Amino acid sequence: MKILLVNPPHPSIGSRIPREHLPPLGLLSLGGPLLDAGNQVRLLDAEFGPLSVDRIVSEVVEYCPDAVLLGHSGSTSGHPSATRIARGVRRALPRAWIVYGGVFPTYHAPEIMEQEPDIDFIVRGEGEATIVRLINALEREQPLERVPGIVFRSGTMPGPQRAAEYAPPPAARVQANPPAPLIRDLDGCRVGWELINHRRYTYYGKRRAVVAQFSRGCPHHCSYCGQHGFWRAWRHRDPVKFAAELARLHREHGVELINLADENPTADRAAWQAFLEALISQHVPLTLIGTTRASDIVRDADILHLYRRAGVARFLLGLESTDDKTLQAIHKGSTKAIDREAIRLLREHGIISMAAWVAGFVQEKDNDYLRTLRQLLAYDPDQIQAVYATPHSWTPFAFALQESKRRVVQTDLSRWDYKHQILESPQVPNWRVLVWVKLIEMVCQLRPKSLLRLLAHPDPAFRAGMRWYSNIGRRVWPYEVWQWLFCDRRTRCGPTLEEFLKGGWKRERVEPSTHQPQIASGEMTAPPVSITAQLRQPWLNVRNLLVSAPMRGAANKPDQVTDS
Ligand code: B12
Ligand code: SF4
Repeated sequence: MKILLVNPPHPSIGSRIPREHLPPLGLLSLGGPLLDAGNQVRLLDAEFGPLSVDRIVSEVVEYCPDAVLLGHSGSTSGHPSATRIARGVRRALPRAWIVYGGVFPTYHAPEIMEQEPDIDFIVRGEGEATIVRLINALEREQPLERVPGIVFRSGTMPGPQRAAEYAPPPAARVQANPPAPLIRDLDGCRVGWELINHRRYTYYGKRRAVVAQFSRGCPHHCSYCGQHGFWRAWRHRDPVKFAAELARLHREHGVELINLADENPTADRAAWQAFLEALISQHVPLTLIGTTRASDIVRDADILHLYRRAGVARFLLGLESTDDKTLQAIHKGSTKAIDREAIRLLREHGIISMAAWVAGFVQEKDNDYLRTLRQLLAYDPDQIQAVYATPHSWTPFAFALQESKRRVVQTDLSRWDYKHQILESPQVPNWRVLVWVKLIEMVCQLRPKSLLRLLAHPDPAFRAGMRWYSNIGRRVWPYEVWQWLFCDRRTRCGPTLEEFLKGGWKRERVEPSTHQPQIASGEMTAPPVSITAQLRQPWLNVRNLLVSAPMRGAANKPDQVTDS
């Protein structure tokens, strides 16, 4: 079959600010097995540009695929972008199958199938084996009920092409097949690297880069995170084969930087050590960046020199909180002492530590923010990343909040990207949360110790890593404040989380000529605002900033007042 993989453009700062892009590993992971199964496959990466919906549709029409496969790794906030593309493609190519996958559709398949009649299939969970089975079933006109891991509408007739006249009846039953079996042998699914031009993809300061995955899943169960459930079990690739693949990417394609996609690459010490040793023995000057747990760094104190020799330049440590009680409440399985020690150990080995801190796990008061700032300064991380608690429906954190009837202040799903406040903060008004978060970031990044490392660290690679992040920070920081003041919309007393997560973000409409999204009236999601409208809004936002008071007493009044 002729297949087009489409990486939708993402509105978040992670995509728009760095001015460089990483390859979409999720789609490339589908591409390899699809090519090996004899399909003709191409990738359209609409992050470059970013491409408008019109432009994406015309590129799709030009290639004229039998199936369009959509998915974005920033999956919740990427959803509105993906659905706009699905609608445009459906109008232009009624005979093409549209398949959608990734984390958010995995957990919201029923609502999406109800709201988006243009999407034919949702693939739940990891997609390599399922997509090959689905494409085979379509091509050979085999019963769709036999394809585990897919969601579709009853009455969908398999075929190499979709029946152009088929429009799902409003009452079509959505059928969810049983989950697909876990992929145990990750080395059996190769990544379709040939689908990209490596020259286009750079990161970490214009270094030729890829995203690569040693392991899937996580053995821990932090209450706010759903990734351990998405991958179902922690598994890893063969350490030696994985190291050899990275070395090949360097030798054949000049790749210099590896961004590890793993949730927790270090979970199994023996496997991780075997990988580090295998990579060291390849003698390739690769730089590795990734995310891991502070407790693993402390566990590995005696082998951190191997991390360094293998090329590990930076680890993001999800500290999440600087309060032991909160760490317990979110089941982080770490303590302040462990977090602090991990940062110290990374410094001792010349590896940049980036501390991720999350606002909003508890209902903070001003004092809590102040204490966090002091604590973070005492930890002394090289870099800080402050994000907001984001209640994905599939996490215990969200279940608990739904019971407590917490309200959502951000109903635009494209802003559910960890960089926007989602949940009401009853103790501190919205604007002051922003002030605290930005202040914490600024003080941590601009403190003398951090500046000294940026300007005078003896290791030039360390300085370069610090420079890259501070250059991004210099643009992100004012951008976020600007967006908050003039662009983002927040509801002063929005829907409860429960209402919102049952599909309250609703469907946008795309007008035929412009593909500008609009929202059906009376729905919860605020439509994206045009630039001119945004420019006319500042006074409104500033006024709201001045008058917005803590929301005490407002909890039972879902009045949809737009805050800014
Ligand atoms: C690397 C990475 C990035 C990179 C690069 C992304 C890229 N170009 O691919 C950067 C740093 C740019 C980034 C940015 C962001 N990221 Co990010 N990122 C990751 C990370 C660590 C790895 C992604 C990855 O490659 N995974 C491995 C592949 C194989 O998995 P996958 O993409 O899920 O794909 C599989 C399945 O989902 C499925 N599938 C996926 N798509 C499709 C499509 C079809 C048709 C089918 C059939 C199947 C299918 O099959 C694939 C193979 O099994 C993940 C965490 C993780 N481990 O996944 C976070 C993660 C995806 N990121 C996240 C977020 C929030 C963001 C940002 C919004 C952050 C921000 N504020 O800027 C932005 C979004 C913009 C963007 N470009 O993605 C969240 C998403 C949470 C959610 N559910 O919405 C994650 C899960 C982190 C987390 N723990 O919460 N990210
Ligand atoms: S350690 Fe990280 S990936 Fe694992 S459950 Fe906790 S937050 Fe999620």
